[in-house]
Amino acid sequence: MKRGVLERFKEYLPVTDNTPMFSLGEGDTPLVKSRYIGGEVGCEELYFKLEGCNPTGSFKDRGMVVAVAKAIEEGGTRLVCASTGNTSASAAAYGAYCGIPTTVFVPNENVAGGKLAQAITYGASILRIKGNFDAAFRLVVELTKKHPLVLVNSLNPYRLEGQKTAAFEIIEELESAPDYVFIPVGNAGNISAYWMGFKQAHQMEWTSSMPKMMGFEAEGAAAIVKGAPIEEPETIASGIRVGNPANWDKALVARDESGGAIDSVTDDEIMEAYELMARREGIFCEPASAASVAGLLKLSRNGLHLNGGKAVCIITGTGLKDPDIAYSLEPVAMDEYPAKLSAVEKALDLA
Ligand code: AN7
Repeated sequence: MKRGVLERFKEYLPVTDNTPMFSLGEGDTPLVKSRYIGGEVGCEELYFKLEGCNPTGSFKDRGMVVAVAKAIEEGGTRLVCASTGNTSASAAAYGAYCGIPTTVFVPNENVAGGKLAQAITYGASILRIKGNFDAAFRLVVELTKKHPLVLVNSLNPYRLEGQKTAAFEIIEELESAPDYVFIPVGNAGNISAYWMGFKQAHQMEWTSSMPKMMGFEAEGAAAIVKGAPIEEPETIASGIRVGNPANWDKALVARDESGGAIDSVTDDEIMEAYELMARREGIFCEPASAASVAGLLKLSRNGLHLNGGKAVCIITGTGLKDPDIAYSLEPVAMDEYPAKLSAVEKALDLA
């Protein structure tokens, strides 16, 4: 049985004797070796960390299990978050498991169908805010300052504590840190959490080296790259449609301390990577996750050499979250046939 993030990493997390220990099966996600893209970018050891294999289909579960456990320990009785979708799905699931009422604030547009379906089915209260993620986020921050509600967005330090464990798993599996980590950036919590994890692992001497953190925003939502918040962020990658990242400062620290970069990728580059991941790697990821791969492809085209190095792309969420995007690809033939051998033989040129 999987031990889960709390049990497996308790010595490295703010877990006390009073922290309830539970798990929905988060963590221990696969690190899969690239079959195609690695060769294209001249990197023999390129891996994909499949965070879509977490219980609600995204990396958020690693942080949520710690945030919810600490909320219970500290006497919290109601969870709230703002979300582009994945945080709300995760909060709703752990809230349901622990029997804690959960309220999620989502933008009234641009939330992927699968994510909303999760929040509905797990039984969260859902407030659709007339505005974008940033407006919903400002609102919950204000609300939680005034009322005794537990904020489970990545401003909650326990979220980052939990999410850092993915860095531990990567080091464990590769037996050292990779040279590069490519990762999507939305509210910038995850890049900050990974860097925290790599630094802690380095201090504990699990690795003698640390990776360069390569973060990628969507071009229409690239506040950090542009150096100013974006009022109306736009991108097909709804998960990272964030105009004013809450963990901006921490992301800059991750970039600068690691000697990495934060750059942007266009929606076309994201969609190219999304399709390549599915068709050449067998990995169905959501567009926000494809931003990491799009970033790798972009930097490689611009002359970044990964020869002899090890790189990991963080695949933050599963493609099943957002089937509408799959349907938006170049249509494939899906004709109907009678349920007859002769008819399908003819269709397959086997007659
Ligand atoms: C698939 O769910 O912000 O930079 O509210 O869903 O830590 O925000 C999700 C973000 C990357 C960006 N990949 O991570 C939310 C939310 C996927 C995501 C990110 C998100 P952060």
